Amino acid sequence: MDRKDAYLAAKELYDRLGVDTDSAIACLKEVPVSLHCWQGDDVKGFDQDGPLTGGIQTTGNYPGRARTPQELMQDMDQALRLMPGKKKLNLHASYAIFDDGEFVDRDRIGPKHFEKWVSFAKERNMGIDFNPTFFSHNKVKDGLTLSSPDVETRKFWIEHGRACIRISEYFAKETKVPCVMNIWTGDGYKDIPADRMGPRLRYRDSLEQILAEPFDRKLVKPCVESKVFGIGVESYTAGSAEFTLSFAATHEGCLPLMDNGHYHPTEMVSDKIPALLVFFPEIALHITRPVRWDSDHVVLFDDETREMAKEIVRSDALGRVYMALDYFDAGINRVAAWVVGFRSWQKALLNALCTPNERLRKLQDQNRMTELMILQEELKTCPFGAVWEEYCAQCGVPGDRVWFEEIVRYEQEVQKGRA
Ligand SMILES: [Mn+2]
Repeated sequence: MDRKDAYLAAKELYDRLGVDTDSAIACLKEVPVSLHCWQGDDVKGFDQDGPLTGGIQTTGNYPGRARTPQELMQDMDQALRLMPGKKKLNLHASYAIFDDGEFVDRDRIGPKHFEKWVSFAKERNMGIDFNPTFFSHNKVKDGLTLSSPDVETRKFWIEHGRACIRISEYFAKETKVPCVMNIWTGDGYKDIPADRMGPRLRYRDSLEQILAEPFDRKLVKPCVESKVFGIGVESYTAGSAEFTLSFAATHEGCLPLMDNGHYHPTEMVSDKIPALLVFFPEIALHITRPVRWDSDHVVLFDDETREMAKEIVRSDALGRVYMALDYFDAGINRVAAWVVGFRSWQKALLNALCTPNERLRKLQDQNRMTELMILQEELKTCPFGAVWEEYCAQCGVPGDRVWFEEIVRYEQEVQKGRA
């Protein structure tokens, strides 16, 4: 059976379940998902030469890592050619691009250091999201930035945050797409602290000073991202779930950002999504795959990824949830890592859009739990693959079992020559 016939057969089956697959495909084409630049170079960035700090870690040494802005953009382009759907570019401040011999520290960076990224995004019809970088830098003092007791340290990082708001507004004006600006710090302690409140009081004050920078709230969407712990930061994290959620709830226009690698392993972000949507007009997500801890493995089409997408779609919140990928694996081809993760989240969204949510809801509300379980189980073996292949074809990208040839060719032609 050819692809089109397989799709028509699947469409008929879904139609009997009350799902319109044509509408699902059309809907997904308009949903932006943010692609993180840092998968391409193991979170190294271009503004410093030191190690990755902040309690995060990339593992693996697969050859071919992008070493320059040109290589990173080239690799990202190759990845983009293999991903269906609407993309947004997600940058960290450490990816500032300086002229030869120029260096500007993070408290002084400005729009001009991101002009090349703006051209890249505009040429590809993408908006840009942004992240101040509060790690991998010599001014991280004793593992602390915005919550540091050292006045000069804290001032430097507050200025960095404010500079990033100005850059975010520049991105939004240039691309005509609002910029989601996410604040995350790895501030915390390896061992048991004596003062858990002091760093948080300073963190709150720092965030307020950053957000005091004037900006258009329709153009810049500031977020605060929580975390439970980091490597070498096991005992205490200033920006815990309670801290960031409370901050967002009490500061107009500030969104909570949930990274599904930043919770205790048995906590499910899929359940937290509708809980926050009850209270917040908009929320943001970092989508990753934690294995045992926040290991940032490549996102797969697995149970929790599917559940997260379902909760967004069921809550009719595709327009209220800013979705960004956030993982980094240096153990496999990095372009393929980008592609697998992006395609997996696209699959999860399409699968959610091909779920008869109204029918399932009715079964729940009528307490017909036997039928609900059976239908939810049987949906798992519906011919979703045929709908996915149709979506890829309509988006002009290769289907499954074909795109990897492009990775092999690119690795031979481009990545193999890199030290
Ligand atoms: Mn994250």
